[in-house]
Amino acid sequence: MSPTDIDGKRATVIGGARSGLAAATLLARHGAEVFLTERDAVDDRMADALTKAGVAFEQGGHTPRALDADFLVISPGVPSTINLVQQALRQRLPVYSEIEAASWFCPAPIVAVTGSNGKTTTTSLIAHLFRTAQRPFVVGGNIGYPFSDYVDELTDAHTVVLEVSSFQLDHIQTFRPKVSVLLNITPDHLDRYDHDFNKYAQSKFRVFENQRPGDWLVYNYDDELVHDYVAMWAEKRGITPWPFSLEHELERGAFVRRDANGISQIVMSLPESLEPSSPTMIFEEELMPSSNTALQGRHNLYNSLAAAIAARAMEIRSDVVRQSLTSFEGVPHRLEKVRTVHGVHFVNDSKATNVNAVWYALESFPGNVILIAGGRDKGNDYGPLKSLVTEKVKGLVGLGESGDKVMAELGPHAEHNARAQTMEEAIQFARLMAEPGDTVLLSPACSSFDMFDNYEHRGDTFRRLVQSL
Ligand code: UMA
Repeated sequence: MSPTDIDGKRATVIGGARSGLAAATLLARHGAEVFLTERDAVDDRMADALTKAGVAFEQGGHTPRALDADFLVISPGVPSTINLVQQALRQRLPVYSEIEAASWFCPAPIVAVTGSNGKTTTTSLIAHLFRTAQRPFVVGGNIGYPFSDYVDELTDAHTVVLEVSSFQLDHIQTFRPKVSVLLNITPDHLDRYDHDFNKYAQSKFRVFENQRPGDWLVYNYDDELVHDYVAMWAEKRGITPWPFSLEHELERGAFVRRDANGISQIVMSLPESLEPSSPTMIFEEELMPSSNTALQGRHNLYNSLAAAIAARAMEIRSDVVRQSLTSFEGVPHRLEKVRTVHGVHFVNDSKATNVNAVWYALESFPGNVILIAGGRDKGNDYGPLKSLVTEKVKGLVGLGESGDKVMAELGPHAEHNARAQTMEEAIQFARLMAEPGDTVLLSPACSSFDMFDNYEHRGDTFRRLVQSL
């Protein structure tokens, strides 16, 4: 599909939230006859925007009218298993994701960041690199701003920095980033992948499936699953991938090495010409001491290495990379320091919606943590957290739908336990358990939809309640 094919085509968009509205209006602007179908109610503001854009819609369920189309565009929050999608596929109607549709109209190179954890931080860091370099760019995707919303304003002088989720990759066909970044793959969203980790991983790998020699595939060398798959795939396709590692010195890519003075240095081994097709001309450069990066913690060092390669791939100079890695301030709801009250530190990590994110969060504290966890469980196995909870968590407060499961699995490994019904109660219990010097950490390991609109709403609620203590 290309922009010239859209005019006069009949498109159905499934889902009437941010992505659905953006995709529907984009396709309508380009001459498609668009119909939007929403399972629930469409609010007045959305109805107005659709009507203004000339998009017909239905609400309160998906009817057969939705199948009267040349193709469908699916919002990321809509599972591929619903009847409508299954029926469309049976009728051989193409079903595309919102980022796929947006990419048909995109004249700018795309830097696409995916992974189970760290993608918002890395996407924001790459955006910060472009800002510091004073290069035209836009940032969007899973980070909260649908790609379709701004694609019409782009030129080939821009760069699109896109956070992409597995849901957005599930229905791509031609989506092809100039630079793809795969940070890590650990279990998440398994409820959408038949509880099959392999299916979820395969979805993440799709970020580079359309890349060609000359594009950049940046990946985590230390993640065995990612490493093995990329090595096999890249060889088959004749692509030189660009790894980053904290455990190995690499011939190419980015890694950390102790210098003669015992200082850990970030080392970049990249082609001198920045043309990845000539991998023989590798130039090794000590970028900066890893301790000078603004974001601390091992997981953030991975994010910094990945962002640094992506930036260099887009020809951002090393001195700008250095300056940006030193000045980046992080993202809201990700290990965000809220306030210290009577010596107790309150940290908002509402964005930790899976077990691995909590693992990284706990790892970044020396100990004495009161952990507030629980929410909507996505088929989580809390087992991998047990030893870190034993080591670092003094008190555990279970919250939300999965609060009981969290307490049952992790409670025995913490000194104090409490089960809260509301965020306010969770904070009160945590305060009772905490002593000066301790950290109260909201890091739920679950999505927020049991009690909140989204993780931002959950984090905002935590922040507001802590501010009012
Ligand atoms: N719906 C139907 N039929 C169904 C199921 C749902 O019509 O069978 C409707 C829902 O009622 C809803 C819409 O479809 O109105 C689904 O919308 P959506 O959930 O895709 O919401 P958007 O506002 O478009 O947000 C999406 C992403 N949401 C999800 O992936 C769940 C946002 O990521 C993203 O920021 C936004 O597009 C812009 O690109 C959020 C997220 O939670 C932050 N992402 C997950 C994560 O990070 O873990 C993947």
